[in-house]
Amino acid sequence: MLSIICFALCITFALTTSSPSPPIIVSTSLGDISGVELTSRLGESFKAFLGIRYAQNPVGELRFTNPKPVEPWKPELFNATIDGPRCPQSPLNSPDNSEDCLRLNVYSKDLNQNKSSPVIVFIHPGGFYGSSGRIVSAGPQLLMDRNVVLVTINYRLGTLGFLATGTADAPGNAGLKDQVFALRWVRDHIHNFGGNPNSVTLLGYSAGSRSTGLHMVSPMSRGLFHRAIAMSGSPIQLVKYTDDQLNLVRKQAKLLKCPSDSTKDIIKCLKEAPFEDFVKTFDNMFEIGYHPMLNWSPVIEKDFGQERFLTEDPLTSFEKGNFQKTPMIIGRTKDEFARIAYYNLQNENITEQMNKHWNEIAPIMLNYDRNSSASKEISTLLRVAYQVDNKVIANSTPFEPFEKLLSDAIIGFPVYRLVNLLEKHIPVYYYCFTYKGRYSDFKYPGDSAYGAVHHDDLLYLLHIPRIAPLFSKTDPENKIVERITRMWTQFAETGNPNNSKDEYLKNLNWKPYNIESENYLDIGDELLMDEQLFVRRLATWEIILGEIS
Ligand SMILES: *[C@@H]1O[C@H](CO)[C@@H](O)[C@H](O)[C@H]1NC(C)=O
Ligand SMILES: *[C@@H]1O[C@H](CO)[C@@H](O)[C@H](O)[C@H]1NC(C)=O
Ligand SMILES: *[C@@H]1O[C@H](CO)[C@@H](O)[C@H](O)[C@H]1NC(C)=O
Ligand SMILES: *[C@@H]1O[C@H](CO)[C@@H](O)[C@H](O)[C@H]1NC(C)=O
Ligand SMILES: CC(=O)N[C@H]1CO[C@H](CO)[C@@H](O)[C@@H]1O
Repeated sequence: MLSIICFALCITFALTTSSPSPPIIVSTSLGDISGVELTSRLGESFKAFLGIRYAQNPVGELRFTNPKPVEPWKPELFNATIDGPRCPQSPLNSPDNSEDCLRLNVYSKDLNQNKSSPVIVFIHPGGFYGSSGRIVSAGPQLLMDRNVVLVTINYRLGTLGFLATGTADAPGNAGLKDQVFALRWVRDHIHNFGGNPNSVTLLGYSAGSRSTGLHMVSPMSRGLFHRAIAMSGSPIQLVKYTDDQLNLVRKQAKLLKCPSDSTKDIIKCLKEAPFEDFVKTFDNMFEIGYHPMLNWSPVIEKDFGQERFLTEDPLTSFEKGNFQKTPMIIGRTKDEFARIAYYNLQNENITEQMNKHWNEIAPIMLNYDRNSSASKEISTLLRVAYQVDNKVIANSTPFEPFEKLLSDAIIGFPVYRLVNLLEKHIPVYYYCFTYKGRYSDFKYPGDSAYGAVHHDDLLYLLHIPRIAPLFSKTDPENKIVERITRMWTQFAETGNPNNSKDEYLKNLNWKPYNIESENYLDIGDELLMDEQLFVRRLATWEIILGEIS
């Protein structure tokens, strides 16, 4: 009986509160934008503006080239109440794929221009070939319990975003220049949404974290941000950056049955191909499984009169101190690529090739120079050092040694090197994420969460329905959500993640990294300072560095 009354009352209540909600409209110099009202994880209301176009649709002659600023749409209204498309990616048959994907989402609790809240710009992961900043991949509900304006962005992916012929037609880095254009949009318009254009924090994950490091050295990104958070990715690598990726260009041309000798003819043909053809041939662009993981790479651009994103090797810029000196949070998860290691070893074709041709396969998987005498020595050294079984690799082999090797090669060592390079210039807050919750991007064994793999820390900053539900206040994950969102937003506001006045952070004393003590924060069940993260493993890479330089 009681529940029937409540049922009736609740229906009435729901109807009266939801029916006459006034349209939410923000005016900008480009035109008006209409948004919607959503609810945060803990029940606060906030405004969402979805799929706002920040650059022109990069089709036709604009394909593979620098983005062009969006044209004003005044006096029309831009309808930002439903999410925009994602940049073309696998799977092919998704209705969400479209090249008109240079969009961003803005989330804000208070649109009052005088509010001037810190702004966080999220640069999504996905290896420069997948994912997006759309609400289904990067939900704002967790961060919207804090005092920030959140912006999530899309950028061109795969061949459409990174084709680099080393000529004016496709100078490269298009996807990264898209990110720069999104940051310029933030600089010019975010005050209309209650955001402070003079307090912009980049928050990058994986490929987005690699991008964050690149923005620190890019001449195009100077002055567009004030703090950087780099989660599980770094632009420092053992292979030198080149000024083109012609092998990849020719491979793509061949797959689309384009001429593959003159770059002019290749570009003409690739510009005419429907975007679906690039998605269809995606799997075949890799060499073994989905390796190299960093298949589409940023390049150092030659000067054709275009705005250039990268003008020298990032390593050189960091070594010379030629970069934008902002405070930084940077780190990794404990077991980064456990899922990828496991599935690689489950695949007979891959294990067969690893067994037969380790010296050739290892540099493809682990991202160092191929086919040199040094390369062969490195392959052997790594196999021994990480105790990846040197007789037979099979699906029955424990995957942990290979996981450690893959994780350190692609993330751990590049991050560690960057931390050590930056330490003397800026405060670098270094962390390792070890928390094991009930949800994980890797289920093992059986249906249980493996924990602390690539993406797992992101679950406590953004809502990713593919992996985890929206945590409630009574869930065991509530504490880690509160802690990470508070550290990250405290850092966004002040450049220092500590805040002894915050009930969730009162015991935190996260000191910037120091090369002597090699201190870092272990983000687990508790927040604990520790020293010398995986340094014995990483010493092998120091030896390799000494040999090749
Ligand atoms: C925006 O688009 C949606 C979906 O097409 C539509 O339902 C809504 O009425 C539009 N809103 C405005 C303000 O035009
Ligand atoms: C914002 O600040 C200005 C100048 O102090 C003031 O005139 C205006 O009323 C304020 N606007 C709001 C919405 O509070
Ligand atoms: C291994 O390669 C063969 C031949 O290319 C293919 O038919 C098979 O599906 C592959 N197996 C796996 C597990 O990828
Ligand atoms: C490796 O190098 C050797 C000698 O320089 C060369 O003959 C061979 O073609 C190269 N192999 C590959 C796969 O590039
Ligand atoms: C290492 C460090 O920066 N610790 C700081 C933590 O936060 C309090 C203020 O909230 C500072 O006083 C500490 O210096």
